[in-house]
Amino acid sequence: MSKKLNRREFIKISSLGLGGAALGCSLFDPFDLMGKAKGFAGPSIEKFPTYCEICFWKCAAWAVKKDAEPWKIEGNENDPLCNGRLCPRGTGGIGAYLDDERLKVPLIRTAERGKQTFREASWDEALNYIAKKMEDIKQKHGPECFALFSHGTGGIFFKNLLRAYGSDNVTAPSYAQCRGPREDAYYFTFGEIIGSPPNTDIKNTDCLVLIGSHIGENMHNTQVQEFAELIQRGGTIISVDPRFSVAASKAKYWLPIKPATDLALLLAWINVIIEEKLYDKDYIERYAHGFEELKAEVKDYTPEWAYPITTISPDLIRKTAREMGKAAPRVIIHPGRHVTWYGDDTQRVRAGAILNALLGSWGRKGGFFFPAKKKVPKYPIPKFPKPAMTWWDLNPDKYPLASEILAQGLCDATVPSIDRKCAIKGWFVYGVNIPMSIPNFPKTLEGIQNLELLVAIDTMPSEITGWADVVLPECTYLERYDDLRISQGRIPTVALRAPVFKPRWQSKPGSWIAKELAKKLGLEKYFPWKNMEEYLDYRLKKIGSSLKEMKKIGVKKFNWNQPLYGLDGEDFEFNTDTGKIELSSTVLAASGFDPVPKYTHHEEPAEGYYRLLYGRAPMHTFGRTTNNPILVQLMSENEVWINADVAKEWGIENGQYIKLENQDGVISNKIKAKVTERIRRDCVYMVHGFGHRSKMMKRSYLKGADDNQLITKVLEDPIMGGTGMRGNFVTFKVEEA
Ligand SMILES: Nc1nc2c(c(=O)[nH]1)N[C@H]1C(S)=C(S)[C@@H](COP(=O)(O)OP(=O)(O)OC[C@H]3O[C@@H](n4cnc5c(=O)[nH]c(N)nc54)[C@H](O)[C@@H]3O)O[C@H]1N2
Ligand SMILES: Nc1nc2c(c(=O)[nH]1)N[C@H]1C(S)=C(S)[C@@H](COP(=O)(O)OP(=O)(O)OC[C@H]3O[C@@H](n4cnc5c(=O)[nH]c(N)nc54)[C@H](O)[C@@H]3O)O[C@H]1N2
Ligand code: SF4
Ligand SMILES: [Mo]
Repeated sequence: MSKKLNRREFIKISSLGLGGAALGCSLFDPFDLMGKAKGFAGPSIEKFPTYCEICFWKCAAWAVKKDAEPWKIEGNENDPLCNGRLCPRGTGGIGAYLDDERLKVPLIRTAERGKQTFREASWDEALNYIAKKMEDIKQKHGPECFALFSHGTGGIFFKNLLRAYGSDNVTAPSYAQCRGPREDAYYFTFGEIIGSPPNTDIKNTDCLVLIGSHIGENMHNTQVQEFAELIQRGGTIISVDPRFSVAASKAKYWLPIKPATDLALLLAWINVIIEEKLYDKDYIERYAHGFEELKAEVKDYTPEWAYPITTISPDLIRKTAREMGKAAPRVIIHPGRHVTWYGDDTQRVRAGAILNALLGSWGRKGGFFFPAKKKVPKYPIPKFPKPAMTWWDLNPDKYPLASEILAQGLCDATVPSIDRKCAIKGWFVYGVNIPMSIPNFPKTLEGIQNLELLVAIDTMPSEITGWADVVLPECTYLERYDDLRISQGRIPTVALRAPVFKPRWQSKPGSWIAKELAKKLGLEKYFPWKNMEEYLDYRLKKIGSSLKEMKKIGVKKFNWNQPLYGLDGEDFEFNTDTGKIELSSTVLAASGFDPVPKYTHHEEPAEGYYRLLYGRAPMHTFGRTTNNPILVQLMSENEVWINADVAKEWGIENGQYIKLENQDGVISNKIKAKVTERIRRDCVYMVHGFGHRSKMMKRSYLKGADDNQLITKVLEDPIMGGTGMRGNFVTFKVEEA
C-alpha cells in the first residue's frame, strides 16, 4: 500500500465545502479548505468509524475504502464536533497511514544516544529488554523514579501500566506548555475549568473578543464553523494581535497590541466597564465576591495609563469596551488555548475571566454554557499501588497551585542534583516530541543522558526517537481500536475508533503494547480484558449501546436534562471557597499571590532584536503533520514574517532565505522571509512545527526553522509553573543562509 495522492487528487477528495464565497473577502482563506461530506456511490464502498487523531478536537469521521483501497476520510454528519466536515488536516489524515517513512519495526539502540543508530528487534526481544530494565530501576531506585510523558488517545494504556508498576509521575505538554494557566485561572474565578472542546457559546454570541486566539489558523473544527457563522451573522469581532491574523482580517476592530502587554489592555477594559457602569449589576451583586476590591485595584488602570504600554489609543479602548457592554451578556472574552506566553499567564487569563464575569457572560446564552458530558463506567481493574513519592514530593514548595505535574518539571527532575532525593531514571514517551515541544531542550538533554531507560512509542522517527534506547512503532489511528471518545459539549456524545486497515509492517496498537508489557512485568491483572473488542463492548453496554451498534453509527448522542445556561437570577452555588464568582481570589490570596491581577512589565527587545512569536497554520498540527505526504504538499516549510520597514532596513527581500539568532546565540536553520505590512515592527512570527532535524523524515528534514530551538529563555508562571515561551528575542543573520 504505497499509493500516494498528489496535491490535485487531494484537493479533489477534500471537496471544498464551507464557503470562502459565503465568507466574502479573503486575504488567504483557510475556511476554503474545510472539506464537506458527500454521499457514496457504487457497490465496493466500505466505511469504518473512527475519530481523528490529527489534533485533539477528535472529530468523529468515516474512513472510506473503495475496492478495498484507501479512498477518503470524511466527517460523521451526526457528530456535533464536526457536523460532517473535517478540516484539511483531518482529510489529509490518511497520509499518516500512507507515510512510508513511518516506524516499521521495534528498534534497540546500538550507538550513543542521539545518533539514531539502532538494530531491528522482534517485539518479544524489545519488550523483554524494557521489562528487564524496568525491574532493575524498581529494585535500585524504586518505581516512582519512572516517568511517562503522554499526549494523545492511546496514552491511557501506558498511564495504567505506569500506575500498576508503582509510579504516578505522569505528565502531558497540554498542561504547562499549553492550556494549564487557562484551566487554573477559570477554576480560581468560577470554580470550573474551560475544558476541551471549550464551553464558549460562539454559536449564540454577539461579540467575540480574541486575545491572540487566531481562530481560522488555529483550526479546531466546530469552533471555526461557529466563527464563520458569526462572521456571516455580522457579529462583532475584536481581535487583539500584534499580527494581522486571519481572525483579525474578519474583525470589526483589530487592536495591533505591543506584544506582552495584554494584561494592561484587559485591566483598562475592566476600568472602563466599571467606571462607565457597563457591568451587569444584578449578576455581580447576586453571584460575585470581591467587587469593591477589584474596583479599588483597577482605579488607576485607565485607558490613558494603558496607551503608552499597549500602543492602543484610549479612544479605541473605550469604544471596544462599550461594544462589549452593549452585547452583554452575549459576549465572550475568549479564554484562549495555548496561553503560556509571558509567565504572568494565569493572571492575564484571570483578567479575561473577570471581564467575562463583569459582563455576566458565564452561564448565559451567547457567553459560556455549562457543558454536558456522558459518564461512562470504567472497565473494572484492581486498585493501583500507592507510590512512595511523586514529583509533588520532590518539589514541596514550588508552584503550590499547579493542578497537574509539569512536563518540564519531570525533565528537570531527571537531571541529577545533590539536593534532590531521587532523580528520574526511566522514561516512557508516548506521542510527545520533547525536543520540539518542551522549551530549553539542551537542559533536558542533561537529564536524558542520565537515564537508564528511555522508551519512545511513536508512529514516526521523530526527534525524540533519536534519543531513545528502545523505539516502539505504534500503528496509526486508522489501524487500531482506541478507548472511547467521551467529549463535552452542548449534548453528551461518545464516539468509536475502529481499525480501518491492518497495521502496516510490524507496527502495533498502543493498547496491545501496554498489555504485553504488563504481562512481562507480572502486572496483567491490571489489563484483565481479553482484547479491545471486549473492553469496548463492556464499556458501551454499560451505557445502553454496544460495539456492534457503534460500528454502524460511529458516534452516539445521549440525552441531557440539565440546563446549558442558568444564571438569569436563579440561586447558584459556585465551586469556590466563597460559593461565588471570585473577582478577588481567596485561593490566590491564601498562597501569597495577588488576589486581583496587577500589571507586570516585561523585558523589551534590545536594539536590533525582535520578539519571537509563533502560532499555527491551518494545514498542519505542530510537528506531527509536517512530514505527512499529503499535507506537506499544502505547506512544506514555514516562513518568518518580518515587517516591511524592518526588512528594508536590513536589506531583506521577500522570499530570501535568512537565519535567526536568539539572545543566547542560538542560530536557527535557514528560513524564508515573508516581508509584510501585516505584523508590527517589534516582533517576528513563524508557524511552529517545522525545521525537523530527524534525517529519517526526508520530506520535512531541515525544511524551515524550529521555533522551539530559539526558545531557550523560559518565563515560568510562579502560580502554576507554565512555561512562558514568548520572552525570546531574535536578530537576523542575512549573509549566512
Ligand atoms: N516551541 C513551541 N513549543 C510548543 C508549542 C509551540 O507552539 N511552540 N505548542 C505547545 C502546545 S499548545 C502543545 S499542545 C504541545 C504539543 O506537543 P506534542 O504532543 O509533543 O506535539 P507534536 O509535536 O505533535 O508531537 C507529537 C508526537 O506524537 C507522534 N504521534 C502522532 N500520532 C501518534 C500516534 O497515534 N501514536 C503515537 N504513539 N505517537 C503519535 C508524532 O510523530 C510526534 O512525534 O506543544 C507545546 N510546545
Ligand atoms: N491548524 C492547527 N490548529 C490548531 C493546532 C495546530 O497545531 N494546528 N493546535 C491546537 C492547540 S493544541 C492549541 S493549544 C491551539 C493554539 O492556538 P491559540 O490558542 O489560538 O493560540 P496561540 O498559538 O497562543 O496564538 C498565536 C497567535 O497569538 C498572537 N500573539 C503572539 N504574541 C501575542 C501577544 O503578546 N499578545 C497577543 N494579543 N497576541 C499575541 C500571534 O500573532 C498568533 O496570531 O491551536 C489548536 N489548533
Ligand atoms: S479539527 Fe481537523 S485535525 Fe482536528 S480532529 Fe478535527 S478534523 Fe482532525
Ligand atoms: Mo495545545
